[in-house]
Amino acid sequence: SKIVWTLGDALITFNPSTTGPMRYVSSFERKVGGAELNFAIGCARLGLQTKWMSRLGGDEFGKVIYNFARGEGIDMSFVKLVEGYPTSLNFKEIREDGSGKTFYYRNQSPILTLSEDDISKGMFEGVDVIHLTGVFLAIAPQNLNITMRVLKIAKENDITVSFDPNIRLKLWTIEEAKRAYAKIFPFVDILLTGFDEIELILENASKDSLERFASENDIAQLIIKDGSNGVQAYINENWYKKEAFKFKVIDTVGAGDGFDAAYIYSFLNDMSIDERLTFANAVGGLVTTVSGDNEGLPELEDVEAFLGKRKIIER
Ligand code: KDG
Repeated sequence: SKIVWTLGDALITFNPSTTGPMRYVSSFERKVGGAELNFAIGCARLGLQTKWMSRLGGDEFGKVIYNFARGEGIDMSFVKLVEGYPTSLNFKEIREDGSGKTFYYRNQSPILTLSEDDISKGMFEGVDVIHLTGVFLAIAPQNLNITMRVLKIAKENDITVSFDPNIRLKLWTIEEAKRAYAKIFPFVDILLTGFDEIELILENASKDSLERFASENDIAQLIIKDGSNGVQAYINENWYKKEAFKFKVIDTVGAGDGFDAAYIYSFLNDMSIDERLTFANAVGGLVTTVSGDNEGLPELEDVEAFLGKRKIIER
C-alpha cells in the first residue's frame, strides 16, 4: 500500500462528560488527540502505511499516547519519549451542537526537543505523501526551520506535499501564521484548508483571488472545507463542489483531520475528483458522530457501507 508521513505534537485530550461551560464540568474522559496524530490514525484505519514523527513525554501520559498510536498500526520509528517534558494536555468544552472550545496546557511540549538535525533524507524512503499542518508550526518558532527542511527533501525527491493551515490563534497570531505560511505554500501540492482559514489568510476568498493564490504558489489541488456547508475544490484549474452529508453531530473536533486523511487516501488510490470529495465528506462527517478527536474515524469498509457500496453484517 501507499505510504504517508506526518509530523506533529500529540496531546492527552480530556473530553467533558457533559456539555456546557468547562468550569462546571467535573469529570472528563481521558483520550488522545493532536491534529497530525488524528490524521495519521485516519490514514492507518483506511489502510495506508502511516509514519508519524513526534516527541512525547517520558511520563505515563506519553506512554498512553505511544501505545494508542502503535495500537492503531502507525509506524512509531520516529517517535521518542523524552524525560523532563510533560506530555501536552488539551481540555475540551463542548456545546449542545457539538462545537466547542479548547484549553491547552502545552507550554513545555516535548516536541520542543525536536531539531532540524533530526530530519534526514532516509526517513522519507518510499514515502508517497508528506502531510504537515500549521499546528506544528504554531508551537515553536524553530518548527518552521524543521518544516522547511522536510519540504526541501520532499521537493528534491518528488514527494507530494499536503498541508493544512489548521490555524490556532491560541498558539500564535494571524500575522505570525501568515508569515510562516507564505514560506510553506510554494512547496505545497495539496492544500486542505477550512473556508474561514483561507479567508483569514488571504483576506478575500473570492474565486478570483483563490485562483490567483493557487497559481502564484503552484498549488495543484486547493480543497476548501466548510463543515456542514460542504466542500469546494479548485483542482488543476477547475472548480468542483460537493454538499456535506447530514449527521447527528456530537463532537466536531478532528473532523478536518479525518477529511484530510480520507482525501489523501482517495487521491493515492486514484479515485476521481468527485469520488474523493464524496469520500472525504463522509469520513469528516462520521468523525463528528462520536465523542473524541479520532474515535469516529472509520475503517475503509465502514465508509463503503456508509456510501452504500457494501453491506456489513451486524448480528
Ligand atoms: O484538529 C484537532 C486538534 O485541534 C486537536 O486534536 C488539538 O492538536 C490540537 C490542536 O492544537 O488544536
